[in-house]
Amino acid sequence: MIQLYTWGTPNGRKVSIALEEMGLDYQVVPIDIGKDQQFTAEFLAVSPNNKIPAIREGDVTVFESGAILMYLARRSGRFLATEGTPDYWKTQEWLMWQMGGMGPMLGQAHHFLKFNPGVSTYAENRYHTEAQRLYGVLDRQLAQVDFVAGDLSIADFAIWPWVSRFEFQRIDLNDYTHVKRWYLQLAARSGFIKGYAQPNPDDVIPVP
Ligand SMILES: N[C@@H](CCC(=O)N[C@@H](CS)C(=O)NCC(=O)O)C(=O)O
Repeated sequence: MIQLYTWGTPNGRKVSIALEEMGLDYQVVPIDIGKDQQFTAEFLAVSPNNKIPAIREGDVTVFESGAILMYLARRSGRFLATEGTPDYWKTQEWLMWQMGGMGPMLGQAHHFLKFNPGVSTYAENRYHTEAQRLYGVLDRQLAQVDFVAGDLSIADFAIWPWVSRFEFQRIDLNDYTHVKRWYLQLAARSGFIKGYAQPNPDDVIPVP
């Protein structure tokens, strides 16, 4: 049984959605980051960077959502093409795009636009402009393919939960037709609905 240490945030939901979509058995260990539970010695033994998500399976522990998605794809044999094929690298490309750019930039957009408005006009403009640029990149990709890397993959599981925070980012999904189509299509899947509601069963996917 996989133990998932998580909270109801975009990075946490990447993994609960993946676990649901892959049909893997898992047990949730809620880590309330609003109550500093990410700093307990027990959690730091699994996730030394004091951030959710993390998983434990037997003697194996994995932190960093991108690494966890890779682990789960290998574990389930699903949502990642055979290593070394063009489709494998396409998925890696978009997973790394999310991990290295979209996630960190949108995280800053949340910080300044949603939680600290008025503190820094410069930062609000910078991260809002960058959010719009990233949505443009994603929209152009999704104009050509059904899912980010062609077939449904761990790259979609990584990106979608960040798009679900479009309101925090002051993004109107109507400006990004292809992103909106993809977002709503995935929002209707039971794996996304169940994964979104971990660990808080009352959490409901926002609809634009
Ligand atoms: N790069 C990490 C980022 C994880 C992350 O930022 N987690 C946030 C919640 S979305 C967190 O645990 N924050 C608690 C803290 O910073 O103390 C990943 O993708 O797993």
